[in-house]
Amino acid sequence: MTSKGYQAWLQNGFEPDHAAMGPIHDFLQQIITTAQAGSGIYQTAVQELVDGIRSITGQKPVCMESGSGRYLTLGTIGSSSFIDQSIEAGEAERLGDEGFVIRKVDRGEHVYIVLAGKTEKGLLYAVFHFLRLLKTGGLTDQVDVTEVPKYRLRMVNHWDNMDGSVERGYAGQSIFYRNDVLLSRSARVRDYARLLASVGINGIAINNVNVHRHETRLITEVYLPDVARIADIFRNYGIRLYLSVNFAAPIELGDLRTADPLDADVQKWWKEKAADVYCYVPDFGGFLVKADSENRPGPFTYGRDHADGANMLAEALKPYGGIVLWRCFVYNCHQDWRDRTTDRARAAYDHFKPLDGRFLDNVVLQIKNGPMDFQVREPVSPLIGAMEKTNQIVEFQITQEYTGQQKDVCYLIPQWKEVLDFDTRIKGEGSTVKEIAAGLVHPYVHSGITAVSNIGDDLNWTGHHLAQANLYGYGRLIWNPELSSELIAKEWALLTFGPNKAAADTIADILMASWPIYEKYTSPLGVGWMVRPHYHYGPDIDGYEYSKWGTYHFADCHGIGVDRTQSTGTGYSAQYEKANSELYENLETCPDELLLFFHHVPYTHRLKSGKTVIQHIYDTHFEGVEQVEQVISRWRGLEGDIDAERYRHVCGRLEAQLENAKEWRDVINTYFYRKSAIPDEKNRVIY
Ligand code: GCV
Repeated sequence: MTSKGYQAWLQNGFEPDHAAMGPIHDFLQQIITTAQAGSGIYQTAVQELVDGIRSITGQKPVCMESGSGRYLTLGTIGSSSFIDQSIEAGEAERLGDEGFVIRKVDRGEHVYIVLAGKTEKGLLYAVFHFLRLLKTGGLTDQVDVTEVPKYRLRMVNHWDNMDGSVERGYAGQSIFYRNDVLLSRSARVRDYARLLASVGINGIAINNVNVHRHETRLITEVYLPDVARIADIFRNYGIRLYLSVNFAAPIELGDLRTADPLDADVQKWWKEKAADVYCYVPDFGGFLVKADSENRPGPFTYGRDHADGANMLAEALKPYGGIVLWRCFVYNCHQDWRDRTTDRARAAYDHFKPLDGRFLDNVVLQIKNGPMDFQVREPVSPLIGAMEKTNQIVEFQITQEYTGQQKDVCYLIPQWKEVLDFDTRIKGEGSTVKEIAAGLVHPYVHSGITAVSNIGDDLNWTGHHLAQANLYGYGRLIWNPELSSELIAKEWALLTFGPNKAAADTIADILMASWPIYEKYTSPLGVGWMVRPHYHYGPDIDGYEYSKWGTYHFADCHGIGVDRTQSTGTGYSAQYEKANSELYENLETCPDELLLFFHHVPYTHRLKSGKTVIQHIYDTHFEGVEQVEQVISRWRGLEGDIDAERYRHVCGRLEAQLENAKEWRDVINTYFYRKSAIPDEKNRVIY
């Protein structure tokens, strides 16, 4: 497939910036390979380097086992004296299993750039990084780069079903399944593996956490041969495969009458299933589990708790080095809206914190970044870092369920950076989410970051072309969370649309403005929701207000917001460490953007900005629409600077976004005007 959208940030026929590439050009004609040519990942690395260079220079480099003059060489440390001479003492240890160096070495007759890792995975990442630097003008002929990823687990989760549908998918059908068949020979799977590996992703769960009837059988011999073929594809790109499993599988597959985790037959059943899976996929990553959540089965049915459930699966995987990713998105989804004491935001902490110390060391609790559900604005989940003796992984959502569904542009890297930079203070200052997820605050055996992917079988992968930036940026950010959102945006724009710096700057500006704009025209001040039930796109302010889901705003004629304080509310604020708990508890110190998440206030309450809540609502909603109009005019300025196909496609999406923004503006402003009877100070049109 040759579409530019399909090639995403790995464009073929890339028009290089010759001036920027100048000093490197001489090195690109010859590649010296090392004697490890048997392994899949090494082959992938060489192939990617050859193809990448050809796509930039138009000439295929020659691969040889020895040479002289100027050249590139790639290999693992220990595989050639040329490589080893470029590595400093102790460097291999510092690189670990996935780090790499890219370094120029000058030895008279031999002047070469070495791409090396301690492992072949490191080497593959070196190749992708080298090509990225080459394409973005980031290489000098004194190149000396060392990179080590911050996180060990860097995963994506797919909410794909075997009928081909994708839960919360906004870019077509699944690339993995169609009509209950696995597409295990599809070229798309390999192309997806390339995209993921190019930004350092090393794990993938390929089926929905809501495991239905057919998917329950993915761990049986009916489907394992196909699962194994998919695992082979990902393995060559350094990515381990995981499967979501159904906790009630022993019953649903008709083998047992219970799924009680303390039942000896159930334990034996899972051990046998694990053995089957490892027979087909020897490096299988492990099981991802949604249990006792949103009507999924789990250990509660048998009077057991999450530790009992997770440990039972962990025992089964342990002999093979597998892990259990056990999700903490557990809450009462049959709540009575009249009951103001039950608070969904409290649920994950209340369920899991008391279990600290009970989980085996190959269990990893998977915690959504916020306590509710990937809203445009939420505080950080207080469970992150709260369990000292239990491994954790943070879960983000790349797919834009509540952030515009890849119809509206919403670049999420700044949101994730705020989460990563949040200081939980769990072990004093500096206990940021960033450090916790790296296992540097508590000595977790397994930790890292995962996220729900945003791709489907649309030709451009993500529906909206600009939504590709979220997948790209996710990988780059969780490799190195110190990268700025702007840098990632610019890098992505250059790689995706070509080396026109002015165009890339404009695209990056549009991306950078997009999350604040989206927040402005949707639900205000951290209160969240107000979306159309189930569908989650477009405004429906009371859509979830009298429902069972625990997602309320409590707006009446006096005020709005959820009182989650310890003194008068649900007590959620007390789940944070003292400094943060006090910050949120206190109306004076609670940050404006989270005010309505923590407090119920009158419409006349004055924000730190000096505006009243009601005026803030009106102003932000008018501004949000105006800013979408500005984005459209900036995008229109790119006509002729980028290819017509993608230019036009994004124009169409932006026009649709404008309609959505207007709808939100008018519905929200009218609703709150009618509730409060307070007019807009600026007298604008409200219905
Ligand atoms: C996969 C939200 C989404 C569901 C999703 C769930 C989860 O409720 O709307 O589609 O289910 O989160 O994360 O398990």
